[in-house]
Amino acid sequence: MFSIERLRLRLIRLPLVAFFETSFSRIYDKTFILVSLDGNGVEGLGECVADTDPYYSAETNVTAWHVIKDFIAPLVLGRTYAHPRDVFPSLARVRGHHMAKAAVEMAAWDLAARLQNAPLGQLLGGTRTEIASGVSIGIQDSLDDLAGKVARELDAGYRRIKIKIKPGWDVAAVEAVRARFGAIPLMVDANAAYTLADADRLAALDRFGLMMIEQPLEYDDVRDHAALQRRIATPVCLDESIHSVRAAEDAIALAACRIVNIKPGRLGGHAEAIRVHDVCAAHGIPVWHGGMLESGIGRAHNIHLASLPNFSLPGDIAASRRYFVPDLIEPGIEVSRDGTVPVPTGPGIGVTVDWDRVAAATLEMHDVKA
Ligand code: SMG
Ligand code: MG
Repeated sequence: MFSIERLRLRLIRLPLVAFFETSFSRIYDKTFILVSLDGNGVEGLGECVADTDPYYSAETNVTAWHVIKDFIAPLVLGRTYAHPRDVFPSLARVRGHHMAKAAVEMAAWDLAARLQNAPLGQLLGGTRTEIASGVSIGIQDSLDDLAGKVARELDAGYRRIKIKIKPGWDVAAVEAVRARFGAIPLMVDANAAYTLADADRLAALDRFGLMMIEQPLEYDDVRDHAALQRRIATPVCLDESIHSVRAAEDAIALAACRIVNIKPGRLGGHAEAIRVHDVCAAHGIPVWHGGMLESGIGRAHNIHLASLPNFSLPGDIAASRRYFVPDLIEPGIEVSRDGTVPVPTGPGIGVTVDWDRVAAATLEMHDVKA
């Protein structure tokens, strides 16, 4: 049982160590909202994964700020919850805006775990003490640059390499990586850059034995993905399309994918992510944890969630130093030589926030009280 007495929003900007390019944009820094919830003498933290632009999802930092401040805060403030899984249903009147909801919901899980003096993973139902880590490598200026990045990440011990693709940066990029690095665990992510008319081009990737192709088609589609999956041998993994438990059930029923990427931010928080995890497990669909270039705070949340049993493939949860130097937490998230990250054992998300760094990176702050 916990109460929510104050909600604080911070808009934070951190420069990225290196630019990150997907099929829809290249970014040089990450701007996000950090949510703090106070209750029962402890503070819980959640990181909103919306971006500055509505390119990955319809939400942006500006919409999330507005929706949290004006609609979500009034629903949660002054309220006592028996369990953090009750937070998402209590926001049902607000339609959509899963990233905004997730930031608040995940802060509530952190708060509840801290109150019990338990690591978050224990509350979530996690069963692992460490998780397997993969990397997502953005579109590069040249195939040489790509090879250099892949070499570095393999050296660091990462267990799976994902490269971003788009029309014009696909077959040749994969061919170059396979030619140089052989049978490494390799996958691609298109962020919805293709249509069903490109099925032959996507089938040309079959000969490379990829672990999967992530979200090749439209961000809200399942039907065309089902048609594509019938035409290609590479397993389809859905990311953007899996925005709810129902979407996951539909995708599975239509055989639109064989693997699912779970991001709590896209689904409205940990509770919905666990439901998707469970639905997939019941249907024999493996899941892995996606990434949204989170700071160490959101990253820690992801590590705890990824400790659940059906997260059986390496996730996009890599070391802090790939993104932010310094990170907002000290020490940052580290990846061992064998490509694993230990699940923090302290209370809540179990990482130590450097509040001076948070203050220095904060562009705007807003408190809402009960
Ligand atoms: O956190 O390392 C990371 C990024 C992982 O590729 C990644 N994320 O579609 O899966 C994805 C992308 C979305 C982020 S683009 C803003
Ligand atoms: Mg993706």
